[in-house]
Amino acid sequence: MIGKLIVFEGVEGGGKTTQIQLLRNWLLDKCQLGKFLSKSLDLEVVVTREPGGTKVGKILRELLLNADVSGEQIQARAELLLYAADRAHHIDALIKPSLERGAIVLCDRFIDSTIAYQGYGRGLDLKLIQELNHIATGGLTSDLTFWLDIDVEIGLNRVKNRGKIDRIEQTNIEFHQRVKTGYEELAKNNSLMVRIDAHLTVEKIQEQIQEIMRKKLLEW
Ligand code: T5A
Repeated sequence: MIGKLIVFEGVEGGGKTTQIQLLRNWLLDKCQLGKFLSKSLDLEVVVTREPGGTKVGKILRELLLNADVSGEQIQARAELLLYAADRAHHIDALIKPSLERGAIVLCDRFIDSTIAYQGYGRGLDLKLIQELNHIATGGLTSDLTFWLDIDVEIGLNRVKNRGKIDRIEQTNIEFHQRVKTGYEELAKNNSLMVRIDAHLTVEKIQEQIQEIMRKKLLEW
């Protein structure tokens, strides 16, 4: 099997991080895989995220989400370029080498986040974002994207109940609604984007993800 890039997307609090960890454990459980592939697999699973999947990315993540820039807003175009910089480095330093080794890469957010947040959310030009995404990725796209679709207020409440919220989570509800619209539009044109109802329990969601993964692993 050659490496595969599997992305998790959605508005805040949809449960991406939770589901990625569960899927990682399931993928690494060779007994589970053996049940339907009837052969033993030596799988490498890499879990990563944007922003912040690399050492450089962690610094950019801190700047984007938590840096104290009170009295000064990070401007929308600058924000766009910082996410693109994180992605360009992430692809070359971590994602591409992992895929070349044959790993399954589980990535928390990717190019669709930029379209949804900076495009639909901030209102930046979608064509420009697509060009920039292409520059940052060198044309690499995901093999499968799970879109954890949740009501914006429910998702934000989950995040707030967890504790401190970051700069983007603090943005007004209308912004987050536009981001959700962005994902709805993206899903219409991408057959590799699978919508999952993220209001369900953690266990139910994981069951659905595993079911899709079983089919995909056989296909790949
Ligand atoms: N961004 C990112 C851009 O604007 N442009 C870009 O190009 C990119 C790449 C990243 C931020 O950057 C923005 C988007 C984001 O605002 P982040 O911290 O990585 O910041 O934010 P998120 O990706 O949203 O991660 P979160 O951790 O906030 O949310 P998750 O991962 O979706 O959710 P998770 O698993 O951490 O769960 C949140 C809470 O809900 C509970 C969990 O226990 C946890 O407390 N939960 C559930 N509760 C009930 N039922 C379920 N099914 C649940 N699943 C999880």
